[in-house]
Amino acid sequence: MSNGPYLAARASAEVLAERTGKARHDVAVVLGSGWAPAVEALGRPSHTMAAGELGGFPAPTVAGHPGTVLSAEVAGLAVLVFLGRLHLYEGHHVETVVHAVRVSAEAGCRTIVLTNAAGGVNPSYAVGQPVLIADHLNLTGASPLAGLPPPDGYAARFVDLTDLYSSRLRAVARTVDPSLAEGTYAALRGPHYETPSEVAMLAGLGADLVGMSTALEAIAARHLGMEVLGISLVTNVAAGLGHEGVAHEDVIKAGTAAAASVGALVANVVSQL
Ligand code: 8IG
Repeated sequence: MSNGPYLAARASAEVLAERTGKARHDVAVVLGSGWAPAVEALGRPSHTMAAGELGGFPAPTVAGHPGTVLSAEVAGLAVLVFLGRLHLYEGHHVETVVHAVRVSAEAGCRTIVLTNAAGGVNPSYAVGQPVLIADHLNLTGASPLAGLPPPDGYAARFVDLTDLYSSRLRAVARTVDPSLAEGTYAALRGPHYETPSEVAMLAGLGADLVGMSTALEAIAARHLGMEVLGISLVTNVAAGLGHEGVAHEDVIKAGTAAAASVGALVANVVSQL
């Protein structure tokens, strides 16, 4: 991405428009780990691509899987779905982590739905419960806006993050499911889970959820003027709060078990936009 992340995103969006025959998309959805089966709820995609085909994503052989990109019509909206995301803990640069977000913006999306799996810090949360992200604590030490200033034509990098997770979109989500809880998401680099002391610290800081994604993407999305909806699926109780430690397999299982219902949630929210 040496010719600049913004130009790279524009180039990827041009490839996307060619491949899909759609000059623009309206809504982007990033499906995090555990959310993959949710894609079925969004209906049959008209186009499916490997993220790598768009450019700007790392080659799949280098570090894991950069994911799959789908284009689907939902309630008359052109929806761009990213199945899988890239994380700092995989060794990716922050520009790479937020590339999908910037491609979405360049493709015309004014709204982005960021989903993730997270640990529950708030003791009232149950495993398998979706929670609306109301705000975040970015504890990654990174920012997608660090480095060279954005090129001409883009907003300045000193971005206001008030109401980053749109209260309007959260209200839309609550019309779909009035029982949805809201919470503050703490983003850490990982890939290790927290110590019990760190979880106690996070609770003291006001965190309800803890995970390793989303915050940087939300910042990049806001910078490009997109409205952000964040939804965490609680797939484990954070370390020290349950009876056992955090097992990665349990996290995957809880995600799979909840995928159909949270998929319907995302589809219903998109159809209300
Ligand atoms: I799923 O307990 C999932 N992702 N940092 N801590 C952190 N990330 C997570 C956790 C967790 N569960």
